[in-house]
Formats: sequence, C-alpha cells, structure tokens
Amino acid sequence: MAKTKPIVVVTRKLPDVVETRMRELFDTRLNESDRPMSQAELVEAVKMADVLVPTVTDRIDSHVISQAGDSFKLIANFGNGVDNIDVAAANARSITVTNTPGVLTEDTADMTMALMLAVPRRLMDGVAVIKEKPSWTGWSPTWMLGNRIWGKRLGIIGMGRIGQAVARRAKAFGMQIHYHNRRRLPEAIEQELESTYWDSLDQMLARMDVISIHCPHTPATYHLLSARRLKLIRQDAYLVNTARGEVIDENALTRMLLNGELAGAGLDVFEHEPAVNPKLVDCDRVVLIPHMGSATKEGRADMGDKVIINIKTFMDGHRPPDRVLMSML
Ligand code: 8YV
Repeated sequence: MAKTKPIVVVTRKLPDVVETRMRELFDTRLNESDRPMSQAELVEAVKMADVLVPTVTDRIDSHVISQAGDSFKLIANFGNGVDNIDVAAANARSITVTNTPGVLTEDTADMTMALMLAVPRRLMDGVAVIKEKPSWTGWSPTWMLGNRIWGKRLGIIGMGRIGQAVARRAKAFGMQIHYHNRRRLPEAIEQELESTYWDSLDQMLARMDVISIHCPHTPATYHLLSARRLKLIRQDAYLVNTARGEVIDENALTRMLLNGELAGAGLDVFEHEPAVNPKLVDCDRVVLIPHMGSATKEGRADMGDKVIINIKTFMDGHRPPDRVLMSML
C-alpha cells in the first residue's frame, strides 16, 4: 500500500518554486495570505501535522510544543537562527529541529558591508538631497563629509560562517580584522583573514572603529551589548547589526545615539520586530532596514531547498543534514 504523504504546515508564503516542489512531495498546507499565524493557530498546526515549517516570525515556544500531536516529529525552520524555537522543549519530546545554514551567509555578509559603508559614507543623506528634497545647489569641498573605512579596525562579534564572510569582504576593503568568539579560530583561518583574536569582548569594544555583530541570539547573548558594554565603545565608532536585535540593549543604544556618544549605527534587526523604537527612527547617523539581510530571490530558493531536503531525509528515515542540537546553541 502506498505510504501516505506527511502533513507539512508552512506558516508563511514561500517562493512559488519552493511551494510547488513541497506540494509534489508532501501533503503541504500553505499560507496563501502570508499573514503570520497566531499562537492558537500554531497550536492547531502542531496538533494535526507531522512537520511544521516556521520562520523567524513564529514563536514556537514550550506551550506550542507541549500541544504537539503524536505524529508531530519535525520542525524544519525556514531560516538559520532558531531563537524563535524552544529547541530544548522540542528535543525533550523527541521532536527534531532543523534550520537552513550556509545558504544565506554571503547575502547577509553583503548586506552587512552595505550598512558598514552606508553609515560612515552618509549614503542615505546623499540620496535624500537628490530624491526626497531636491535641494542640491552644487558640489562643495566641505559638504557631505563622512568617514573613511579603509585602514580602520573592524571588531566582529561572533566569527562563524557569516562573521568570516564579513571579515573576507572587509579585508578587501582595507580594514583590519579583529574578532571575539566563544572559540578561537584555527590558526590557518586566522592567518588567512589576518585577524586578531580578543578573548575579552570588553577590551575589543574599546579599541574598534567599527563593530559588527554576527553571533546568534541565545540566553547567553541576550543584551550582550548591554548599556555598560555600549559605553565602552569609542564615541567615534560605528555599530552594525545584521544578527538579532536582542543582542543589543536597543534603548541604551538609542540614548547613546541621541546623545552623540556613538558615531552611528547600521541596523537590519531590532529588539521587538516588527516594532522599531520611534526615537531610534528619528536619530541622525543611522541606517535602519527591515530584516533584509538574507532577502535575495536566490537565497530564499536555496533556503527552501534546504527545508525540503531536511524534511525528505527525515521522512525517509535518515538524519536530516541540518539538525540543530542543543550543544550547538
Ligand atoms: C531569515 C534570518 O530571513 O535565517 C535567519 O536567521 O535572520 C533571516 O535572514 C529568517 O530567519 C527567515 O526565517
């Protein structure tokens, strides 16, 4: 007798090519409207499905997981970060969690560089002069001056795949690479990147011209850049975050930007997405974008491929390639 297809609930609208393939392979329940599902809808989903495909906008907490039906066995996250999922609670119920690492590394690193250039070089100020208020009266030697990034010290917090991809790019832009990470990199990679390891985050922060965050959001990194640590950063330094908003105390950062205690910030992520502190929005010397780090058509298709491979492998009785283990977090 033909094996019935697993019921796969997808919480958000995915690229057509991904949805089409998922429909071919699984009994896929799509979200045509793309409206984020409520907690109650997520509970309904895990009660009836075999697999859930959530995204960063879904909170798969211990309550949702506790309601899972007997056949619910896999959370195949469409995304790299899994801070939206209570992995410990899932594992305790023998529910496997997978993610989509690797395929959004280069896109996120590109966006990081875009912010790292846009803030010191005042890209948005320049755009506004021509587009929003056509007030350009002509070139002047002392007008629209930003800061050079060539030759400056970049401090990377979190030197995993994305941190290293940023380091490679920044090196090509003439920056000196410094990093803080849970584990020191193998010597060969350190040498390739000509990078300096800082065991002490506090000491690194105090000496950098640009700081870029690339660590995951975990209980250990929540407000890693606390009000105290933010104060260690030089007044003429820039801060870039394409990782997770929760890693920075956003209110403290906003106060510092308003008081001129930091040269500027480029932020792709926020502490309470999709809400953004209105005072932060009003700051000068910031470039704020709405969680677009991995937002390329190619990247989203690749993420979908990864999700499909993880589900298919799991359903075929094998270990899916991108299992998330508690020891990784
Ligand atoms: C994705 C991300 O857009 O993968 C991640 O961790 O932050 C994003 O780039 C998002 O997670 C999709 O769920």
